[in-house]
Amino acid sequence: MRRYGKHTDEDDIRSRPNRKGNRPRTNIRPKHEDAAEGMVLTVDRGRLTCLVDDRVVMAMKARELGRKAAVVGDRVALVGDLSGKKDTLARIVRIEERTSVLRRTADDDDPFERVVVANADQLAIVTALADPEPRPRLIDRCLVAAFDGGLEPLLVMTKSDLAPPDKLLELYGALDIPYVVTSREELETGDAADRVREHLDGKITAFVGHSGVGKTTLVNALVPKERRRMTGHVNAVTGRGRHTTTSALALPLTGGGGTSRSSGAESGGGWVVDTPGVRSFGLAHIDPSRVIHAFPDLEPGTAGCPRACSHDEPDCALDAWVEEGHADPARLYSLRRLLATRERKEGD
Ligand SMILES: Nc1nc2c(ncn2[C@@H]2O[C@H](COP(=O)(O)OP(=O)(O)OP(=O)(O)O)[C@@H](O)[C@H]2O)c(=O)[nH]1
Ligand SMILES: [Mg+2]
Ligand SMILES: [Zn+2]
Repeated sequence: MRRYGKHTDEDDIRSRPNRKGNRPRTNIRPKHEDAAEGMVLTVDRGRLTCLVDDRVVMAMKARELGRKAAVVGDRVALVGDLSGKKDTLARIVRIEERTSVLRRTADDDDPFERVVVANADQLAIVTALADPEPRPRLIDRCLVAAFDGGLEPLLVMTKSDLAPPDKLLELYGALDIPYVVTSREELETGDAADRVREHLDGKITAFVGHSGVGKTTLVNALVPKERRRMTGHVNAVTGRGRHTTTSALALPLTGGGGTSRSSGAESGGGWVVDTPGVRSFGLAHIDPSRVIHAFPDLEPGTAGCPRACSHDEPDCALDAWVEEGHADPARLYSLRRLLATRERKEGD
């Protein structure tokens, strides 16, 4: 698994170093050595549903954690009543170092950024081929957020029973992103889940996308009923009678199912994280230099760029890099489109 910079302090989000490396675990933990390891499945107004071994345990943050918030996907240490029995409440005393952080702001000019999910390895960007119409700008923005956060992207195109995927495949071809196309019929036969599952093994995958694209439908097809039921998670019913997801929910795929060493990325089982639909994916916090890491064929070409190059200005060295044949021009076009998505409104 790729490990990205340590990021544990919610209040110091901008100074997060982002580099790969086998950082030794230097956590000093004099207290709570007997605490159990758990994984945050969902958060609801200060109550956190955690999976501890195979028990679903309700917990709240211990005061000693201060303002630091635990989010879905966080590995946490818990003490107190860990029986998982009704009306019990454990305490979260520690949030473990995160391997990745997926963040968004509501809008580009919104200074308040939130962590959508912690520790995800992969971002499944779900788009319907129709109903609702695909929105490439939103896809681009999710891609940028994935690259920035150190998550591998996966494109999932649903509802191919309503429209063909050709145009989107053409648009994203140069990016070499793995993709899956699914239809209503394939959902029913189980083929959709099978093909998506091939990309999920051993990874924590967050599913994001516009409301109504079929994220929950897909996650439900991937996770057996018993596992879904364990969280008692309730979705809101929209005015049109449709169920819409209101909070993120992590669910273990088959295999593993416990926490700490016996599950998640280590078990081969993997996790899926369903998230509420988004209208936009604000990128106020994005640093272009982190996005370019996702373009290893272009990155060496930036050596000749002026300082703080936006990679879309006359002196950018990437034009020459491509002209000299080091990389495909379509890749540079894609990179620029992605970087420019920050400046553009999503409807454009
Ligand atoms: N025709 C067709 N309909 C689909 C397909 N997948 C999902 N749907 C339908 O699309 C609608 C929305 O699906 P959801 O899974 O609730 O969408 P969501 O992305 O979870 O939506 P939010 O929770 O609001 O973000 C439901 O009526 C599904 O039955 C598909 O492949 N083909
Ligand atoms: Mg949903
Ligand atoms: Zn440049």
